[in-house]
Amino acid sequence: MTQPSESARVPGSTAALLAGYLRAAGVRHVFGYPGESVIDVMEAVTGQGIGLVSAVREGTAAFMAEAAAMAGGGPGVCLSTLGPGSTALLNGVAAATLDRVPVLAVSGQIESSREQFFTHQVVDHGRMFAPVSKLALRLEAASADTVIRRALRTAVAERPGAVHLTVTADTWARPADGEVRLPPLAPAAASAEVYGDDEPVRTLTAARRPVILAGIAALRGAAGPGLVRLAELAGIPVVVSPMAKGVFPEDHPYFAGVLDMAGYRVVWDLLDGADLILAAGFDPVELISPWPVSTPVLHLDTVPNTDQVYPAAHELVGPVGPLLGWLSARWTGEPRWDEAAVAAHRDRLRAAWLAGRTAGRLNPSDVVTIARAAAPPGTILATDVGSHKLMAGQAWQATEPRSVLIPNGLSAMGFGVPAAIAARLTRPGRLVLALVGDGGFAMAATEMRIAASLGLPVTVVVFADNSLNRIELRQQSAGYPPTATRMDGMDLVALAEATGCDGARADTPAALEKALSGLAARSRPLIVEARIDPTQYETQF
Ligand SMILES: Cc1ncc(C[n+]2csc(CCOP(=O)(O)OP(=O)(O)O)c2C)c(N)n1
Ligand SMILES: [Mg+2]
Repeated sequence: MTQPSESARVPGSTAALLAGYLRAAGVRHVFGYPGESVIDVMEAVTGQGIGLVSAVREGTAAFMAEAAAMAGGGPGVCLSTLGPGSTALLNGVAAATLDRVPVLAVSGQIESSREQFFTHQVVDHGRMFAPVSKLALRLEAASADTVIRRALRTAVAERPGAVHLTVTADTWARPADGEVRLPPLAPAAASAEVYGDDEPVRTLTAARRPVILAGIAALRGAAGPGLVRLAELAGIPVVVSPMAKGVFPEDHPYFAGVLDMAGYRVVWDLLDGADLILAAGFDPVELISPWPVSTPVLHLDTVPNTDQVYPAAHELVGPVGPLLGWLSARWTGEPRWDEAAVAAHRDRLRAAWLAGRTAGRLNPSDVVTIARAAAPPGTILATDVGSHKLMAGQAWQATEPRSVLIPNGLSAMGFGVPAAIAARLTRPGRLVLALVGDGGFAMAATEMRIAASLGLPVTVVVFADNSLNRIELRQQSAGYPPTATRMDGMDLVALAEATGCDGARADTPAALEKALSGLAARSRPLIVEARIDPTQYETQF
């Protein structure tokens, strides 16, 4: 094999070209795990001043890349070697694709001379990544320039997702023609197309009780101001999807809750009672059950209504913010809802997610409200997947776009801890907090060593219920025993110590408040074992 130290220095190599493109695209970190087939590109990347963050395994490296893109807006990048490295990367690549987050995933491969017949550690990356990515290509020296541009442009184009590149080990050092010519990496064009035999504006104006359902395309397109303007002008309550949290300020008088999270029935009741749903960038990948209402829908999105989860007679296709602006500019009626009616709805929703608490215990909703109160403005929240996510998704008040990182497309456990690490690296001035279940934490707990090594003061609050609660509840309602869903607890204070973090344990609200005091002044990562009573979830889900 070529000596890495020499090939990395070869100007004009394929590795150098890729690294140059990444730098030009504003990529500040590549998250990966080493292997022989990628040592050349690791050198080329660091030679460009890009940080190479080695996670504990490839699966979490991919989550880090996804979270970096969620928090920062630009494409995230992850790297693995061939065979076991690439198979481990697969889950995170699928997560980025279903969460609609732009990620460039790169895997080394055996030398091209052996690729077609050798079996040790060789899997066909093209076939493996195709179903879980937008595009899976081979990077070859002769076409590297075009292929890198195509990969980056495809990853960020609507709907965004992961693109995978496979690179045989001997390719990295090969000379690649071309210089860095970065394509536009904006999510959407500025033009709009309008389909429908009726005037969408008339449809909206004819509605007496319209509700806006804002989703991730609204977040990606920075459509927050457009949502606020239309909500205020036309008096329309705004429900947001979980991954869009923060696109519409949750302390706004027209905020109407988060879809499919705790208290979900109250939110669906609002949509059911509406006479029009304006779906603004709502992506059905976030629906956890079939669309349950027959309310007419006006579809407004960057892509046509190809999912057809709901029928829509009209489609407004284009950038979400400008299309909302187009509707606002044509609005003529009186506000449809008054603020008091929306406030009454929010009170019902709050009562719903608070329901089922046990006095004198540390309830799941207490953990979220205490953490929210302890977190200064500007804090970035990452969650994992499970009952705690459904609670945090509703009870955590978000006021800023890209301040809440929730995996809700693939909904893969093990996301919260690596996401918190990547968020802190991507936005170093922000305080970062993760709310994770004990099952998901166990999947990624050793990444806390990385947080400690990098000196990242992230705080991870673990909902310790000794249960894969979300599944245990399903078993309960099916009349099954908790087969394989109960687990022994872990001493997380000892684990914190072993990984170079601070640790605390809390089983009362007061103890949790104490454990989370002074977050802004922290310089070390903190793991809090929040010993909750999960009974409240039974009322909720
Ligand atoms: C990688 C992965 N495996 C399995 C699941 C299915 N699943 C969804 S929620 C859940 C339980 C999560 O348990 P925990 O992390 O303790 O969170 P809790 O529900 O207890 O809050 C499981 C197993 C999943 N979403 N992702
Ligand atoms: Mg649990």
